[in-house]
Amino acid sequence: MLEPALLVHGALESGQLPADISVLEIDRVAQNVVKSHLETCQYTTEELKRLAWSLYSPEESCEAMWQQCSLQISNAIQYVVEFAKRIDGFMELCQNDQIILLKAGCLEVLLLRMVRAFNPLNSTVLFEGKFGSVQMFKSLGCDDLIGAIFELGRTLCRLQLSEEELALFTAAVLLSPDRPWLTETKKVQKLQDKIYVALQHEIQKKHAAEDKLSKMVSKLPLMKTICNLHLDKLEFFRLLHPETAMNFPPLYKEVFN
Ligand code: CLR
Repeated sequence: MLEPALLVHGALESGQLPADISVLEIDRVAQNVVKSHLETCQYTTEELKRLAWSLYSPEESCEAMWQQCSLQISNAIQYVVEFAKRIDGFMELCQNDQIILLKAGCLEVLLLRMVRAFNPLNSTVLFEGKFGSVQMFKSLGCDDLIGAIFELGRTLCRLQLSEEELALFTAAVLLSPDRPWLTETKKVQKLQDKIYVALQHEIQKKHAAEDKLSKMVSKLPLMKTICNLHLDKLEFFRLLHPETAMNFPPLYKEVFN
C-alpha cells in the first residue's frame, strides 16, 4: 500500500533517473534531507555509542511507565516535527496537509529512528538515557506491542542503514501521499517521488539498490501494525486509567487522539 510509485511502475529498474529529474536536483534533495535529519536526530552517534552499555532496570507501576513512555515519545516527536519543517517543500504544503502527514507519520518515523538507538547485540533500546530490554516495558501490559517493536528494531538493524539512507527513508515515509484526508495528494506524491529517487541514488553508491530499497519498504507493514496496536493499547489504557491518560503530554495526546 505504501510502496513507492516509482518502484511499482518499474520506472527506476533501469537504474536511470526519470527524464524530468536531474542529478543536480536529486543531490539537492538528498543534501537537504540528510542535513535536516542530522540536525534533528536528537542523539549523535557518539552519544549513542557512549550510552550503549549503561543498562536500565526499573520496577515501575503500569501508570508511571505509561507516563514516562508518553513523555519520551512526545519529546522525540518534537524533533520529528522539526525534521519535517526543514524538508524542502513541506512548509509549502497547506497547513491541513502538514498536520495530517505529521499525525499519520510521526510514530513511523520514530520507529525508524529507533534503529539508531537500538543495540542489536543485546536487544536493548534507549529509554531515558539508558538501554533496556523488553523486560523494562513489562509493566505496560503490552507484551505483543513491545515484542513487535523490538522485532522491528532487530530487523532494521540488519539492514545496516547509513544516516543518509535513514534520513531519506524517514522523509519518504513522512511524505506518504496515501494518508487519508490529504487535500494536495499530487504535491505530496511529487515530493515523495523525488526523495525515493534520491534514496535509490544513495543506495546505489554501495549496493544493488532494488534489493535494499525493497527490503526497506518491506518493513512498512510491520510499522503500520505497530502503530495500530499502539492506538488500541492507548485506548484500553485510557479506559482503565482516565486520570493518568488525561495528564499525558499535550503533544502525545494531540497526535494519538
Ligand atoms: C526512538 C528514537 C528517538 C528517541 C526515542 C525516544 C523514545 C523511545 C524511542 C526512541 C524508541 C521506542 C521507545 C521510546 C520510548 C518508549 C518506547 C523506547 C529511542 C518503547 C518501545 C515503549 C512504547 C510503549 C507504548 C505503549 C507507548 O530519536
